Amino acid sequence: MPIWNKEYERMGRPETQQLQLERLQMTVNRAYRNVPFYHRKFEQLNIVPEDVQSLEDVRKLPFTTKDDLRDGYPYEMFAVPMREVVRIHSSSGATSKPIVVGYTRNDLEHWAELVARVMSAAGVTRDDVVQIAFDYGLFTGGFGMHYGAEKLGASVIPVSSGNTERQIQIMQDFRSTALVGTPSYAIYMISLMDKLGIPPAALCLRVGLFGGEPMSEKTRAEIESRLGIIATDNYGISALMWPGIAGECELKEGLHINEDHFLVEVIDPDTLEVLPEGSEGELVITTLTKEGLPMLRYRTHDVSRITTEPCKCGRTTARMSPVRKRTDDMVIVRGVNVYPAEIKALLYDIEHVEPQYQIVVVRENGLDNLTLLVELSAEMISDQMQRLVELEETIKQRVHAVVGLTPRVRLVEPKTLEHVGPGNRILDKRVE
Ligand code: DLL
Repeated sequence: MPIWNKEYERMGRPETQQLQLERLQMTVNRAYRNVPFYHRKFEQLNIVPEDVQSLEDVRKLPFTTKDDLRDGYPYEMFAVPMREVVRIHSSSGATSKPIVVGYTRNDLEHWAELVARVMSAAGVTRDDVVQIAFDYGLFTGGFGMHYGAEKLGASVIPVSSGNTERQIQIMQDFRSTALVGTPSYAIYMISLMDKLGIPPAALCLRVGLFGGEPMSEKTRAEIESRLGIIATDNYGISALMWPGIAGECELKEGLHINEDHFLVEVIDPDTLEVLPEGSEGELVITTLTKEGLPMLRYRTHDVSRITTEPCKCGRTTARMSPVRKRTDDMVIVRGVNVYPAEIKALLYDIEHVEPQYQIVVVRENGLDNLTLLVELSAEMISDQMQRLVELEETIKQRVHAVVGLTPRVRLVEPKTLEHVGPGNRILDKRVE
């Protein structure tokens, strides 16, 4: 099994930690000196960059949240002048204030290197024909995978997402050997292939890199058996790096973390204390080399556990367990992050709608669909049909504008959703 960068992926623990400390100190300096947000935070905490003398000292640093990034819209969190920014991406989900990420030339080089590593770990080589079914655009999935695959020397087909029939045709005709996309998109492809009567034997696929959303073992098994491939899980956060933070090797025993570029802690989400190795908790990630948008202790809300046991594949990097749970109530539907709080806020804004609602997510023919149940107020019930139809349309349009998905909307009678509270605001029927 080839290892893309033996020097870094097989580094001893003391060397890794020394490198992490040096890079952490550099990052802290960069953030403190160039990002007013961090400067203020350091002053509030009464700390200076020189207080970071060991890796444990990372615990003295402030956390960064998604809201901090949104508040800095668009460029306030950048640590370099725009002259040094060579690429700009923006987070998925069209909230009123998305997260904007700037990359320097070095950032892009590192990104390609790290994606080459995770691809290589999955078994992709320069002999592969890699079909990338992630969106190319503001969202980082397509471009991120693309440059990594090119760096590896594979033949890259930048199909992007959508037009699935054509996607399948290309996979057959171009003899793609590697598929890259979300697990739910792979499931959808499989169901469409069934409908079109295309057997897996008609394809040349042998490996797939999936990510962007949780992939249950059941889903993985289905993708692997139906497409006849090895399917690896790949993790990242677009505000930090997606893809490229961590990915599974062919053994699929945890996701190898690119520790020379990211320092990952596991904390108790309630006490915010760092937990010992092996404990399950929330991942908190600090970037170690990012120049454009350095990030200190980013709270991911993703639940995982970490081991530093070397893997049988020969890599010595720490591994995280697949993310299948969150500490908040965000769900990912068709690659879009849906936050109930966002839905609630937009419903408040629409006249005549009681913000009593429930989000129902189902998978039909391999495709995820979101239905929004919304309770009507008493006076609306007696209203004209036409107004109800308009209201439905308004909700659809608002959700599309804010969240980036068009839901099905079902207006229901007052008091129908009385039983719905924080515990069951989302009914995720995809859960296996
Ligand atoms: O947009 C991730 C993405 C990539 C989505 C590709 C769709 C397609 P963010 O919007 O920053 O980045 O969302 C990051 O996605 O905190 C996890 O909850 C989730 N996530 C990403 N990869 C995985 C994975 C994109 N392999 C959030 N397993 C993260 C489980 C994942 N969850």
